[in-house]
Amino acid sequence: SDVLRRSVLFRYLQISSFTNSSWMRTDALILLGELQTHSWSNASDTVSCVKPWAQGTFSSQQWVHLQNIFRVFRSSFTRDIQEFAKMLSLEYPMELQLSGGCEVHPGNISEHFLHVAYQGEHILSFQGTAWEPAPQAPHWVDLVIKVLNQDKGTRETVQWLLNDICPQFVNGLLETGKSDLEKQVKPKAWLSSGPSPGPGHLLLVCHVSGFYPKPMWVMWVRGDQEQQGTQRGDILPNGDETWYLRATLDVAAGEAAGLACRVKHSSLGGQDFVLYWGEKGLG
Ligand code: PBS
Repeated sequence: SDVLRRSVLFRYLQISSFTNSSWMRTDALILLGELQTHSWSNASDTVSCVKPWAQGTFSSQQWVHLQNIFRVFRSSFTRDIQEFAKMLSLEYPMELQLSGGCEVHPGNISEHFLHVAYQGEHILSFQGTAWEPAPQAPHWVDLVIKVLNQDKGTRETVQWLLNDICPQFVNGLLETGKSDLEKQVKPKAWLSSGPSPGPGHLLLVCHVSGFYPKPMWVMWVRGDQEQQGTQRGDILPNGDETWYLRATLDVAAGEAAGLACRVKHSSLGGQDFVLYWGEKGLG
């Protein structure tokens, strides 16, 4: 099926804010492709599942074991950062971001990554068996690396999580979450006019909203002719696991008649939406 044929990205994203030496918080979330599977708020001792299938095919025993690893990790991480800040005389406030996970390709091939950013800049990563500084990292990062690499136990746990656990867990999620991951949600589409681009010109706006998954094709057309002046916006989240996109076209007022917005999406099964400018009183 679709989800098993394509590559899927699985990401753990953590944000830690250290306001001063005694105020800090850590929040995290986990994404599988476009969908959030887990959340971990500062107030909670454990990682929570936000999907009923988010434990994948792991047993309760394996799950409890991982929860313990993460609980220890979060408190050790907090302590480590405060010690590094002291040792290196770094100033508060500090923002640390972690991004780690794996990308599972068809045929049981997977790649993994674990990156750390300080004040929004990438400073170090885990590569192979050890921590390494990022290419443009400040010099003090070398000292951090030296200290981190002395902890063989942590390096082994990180390797195990990235090499073994991550792809195993993702393969389980692809099974248990199959129907959610493969869902198709049809968009709604409508036209409006935008702020006039200049005298005698119109800005035609085609809105497409509520679709899933993300890949979407939208163009202004005249008959079969795709209008090269079509400007596609960014794909924005509606916040309910569906997406929103708009496409605009700047035209001379006299040329708007006969233009249409054409929408192609996997949920439409080849039945493209076509909305004509000038219908229902517009234009
Ligand atoms: C402001 C300066 C910026 C510095 C940025 C540094 C960030 C580096 C990220 C480091 C992540 C690991 C932090 C904790 C680690 O140092 C260590 O204290 C603990 N290790 C673990 O919890 C292992 C799991 C790591 C998972 C990472 C997933 C993202 C505790 O280590 C001690 O106990 C373990 C067993 O629980 C081992 O015995 C280890 O040898 C021992 O030191």
